[in-house]
Amino acid sequence: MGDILPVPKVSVVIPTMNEEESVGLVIDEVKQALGQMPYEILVVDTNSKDRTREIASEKGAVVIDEPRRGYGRAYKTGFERAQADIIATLDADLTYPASMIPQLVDMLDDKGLDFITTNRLNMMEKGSMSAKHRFGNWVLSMTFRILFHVKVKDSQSGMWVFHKSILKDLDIRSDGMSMSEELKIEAFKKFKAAEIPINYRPRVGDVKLSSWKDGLGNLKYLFKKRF
Ligand SMILES: Nc1nc2c(ncn2[C@@H]2O[C@H](COP(=O)(O)OP(=O)(O)O)[C@@H](O)[C@H]2O)c(=O)[nH]1
Ligand SMILES: [Mg+2]
Repeated sequence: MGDILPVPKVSVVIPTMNEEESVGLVIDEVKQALGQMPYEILVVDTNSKDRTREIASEKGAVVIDEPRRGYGRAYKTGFERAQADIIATLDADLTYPASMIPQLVDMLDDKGLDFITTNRLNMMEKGSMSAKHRFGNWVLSMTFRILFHVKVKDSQSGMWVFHKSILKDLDIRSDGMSMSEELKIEAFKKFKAAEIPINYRPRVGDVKLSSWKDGLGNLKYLFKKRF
């Protein structure tokens, strides 16, 4: 008879596309942060040509294959496979503070929240976001607030901690980058949600999203969803 594995309390979902330089470091940080808490790490990979998958599974993550391109697509696939009641997300590029996950998980209970998104804009390390990205973020986040009356400062943050049970009531249609905005709009509209400040670090490895294409796509998406 095998050991009975504890049911995970948190499922950490990480989307990857050629992140061999950083994915192992991110998984190490997650493990260190969560310590004794039962958890699982799901790496949702889209056609990595480097050692991303190998490294992730060597480090103990479950690697899920999602050949269809799209940041939102990857998250939807990961969320379906998550076994825990609480889901936490972050990029595979070592920008987000995995060390904050336990605090954010506790905050769900302490403040009776269903959904937490994070704000990177006030505690960024030098070099973590270019002037172009900061400007793009400002335009997108302002449009987001005007169109949806949702008080979120950083509409593009990809670090969220939430109860998995809310997903069935959220209408998430986009498969690309705009899924990040859609999730926040839906969660703030339908559930008790908050935005919590975090620190943000420079990326390891090359960026996978195209700032102009995804930025404009996100802006178009906001208008489409609203009207
Ligand atoms: N599985 C999967 N992951 C993706 C895809 N696009 C981006 N990612 C991952 O999603 C995260 C966010 O992308 P990133 O390039 O860091 O974008 P940025 O943080 O907005 O500049 C990274 O971990 C990427 O590897 C995709 O199509 N599929
Ligand atoms: Mg990133």
